[in-house]
Amino acid sequence: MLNIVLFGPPGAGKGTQSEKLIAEFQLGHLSTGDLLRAEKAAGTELGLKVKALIDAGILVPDEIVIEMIKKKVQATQGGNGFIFDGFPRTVAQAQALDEMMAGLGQKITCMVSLNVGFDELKTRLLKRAELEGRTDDTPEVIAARIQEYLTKTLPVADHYRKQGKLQEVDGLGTVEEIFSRISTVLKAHA
Ligand code: B4P
Repeated sequence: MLNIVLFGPPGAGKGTQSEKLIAEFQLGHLSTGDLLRAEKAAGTELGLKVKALIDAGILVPDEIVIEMIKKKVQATQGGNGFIFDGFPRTVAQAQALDEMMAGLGQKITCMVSLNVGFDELKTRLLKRAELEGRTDDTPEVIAARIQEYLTKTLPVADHYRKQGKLQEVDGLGTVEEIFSRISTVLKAHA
């Protein structure tokens, strides 16, 4: 099984690359950002609870995200495994994920970390704001998301580095070039 954590700051291209990788490697896709936005759009109790946090660029509490991902893993056909996109975003989430995988008799194969500089991230997200109008793609909220990433999410890379599972990939270039770099990494594990 190929169980991949796709990691990177906001706008690194996790969502973009996930779409291509799930098709190429026949993987189930688990994006906590997509799941939370779907709850928000449907106006569920959970969606109402997380709306203000997402719109402010603040991470949703661990217990909510962990519970949501556990349910989704059970309900998703993995095929050859899973891509975790935007999860884990804290060390507590990473520990919960490792335990959950062990409970399923599986493990995380590797973390692919997309390296992109902050100026490029801001350019990409502001461009998306023009195209899609996401409520969290404003300059103030992008700055808050990057701050959350630096303080709470970056330590997750160390968690997987210590396990010898961190694979860094250059996230600059065309979508196809980056896809090719990630595919090379994954093929070495397949
Ligand atoms: P996400 O939806 O995961 O948002 P994100 O990190 O900003 O990633 P996103 O998918 O948008 O960006 P991508 O890198 O694909 O999370 C949103 C919010 O939900 C969080 O702020 C938080 O509040 C909450 N949340 C989610 N998961 C959570 C968790 N685990 N714990 C707690 N809270 C959680 O960016 C792609 C953009 O760049 C696109 O517009 C794309 O077209 C462009 N792009 C991609 N590749 C490119 C390339 N090579 N060149 C140029 N542009 C490119």
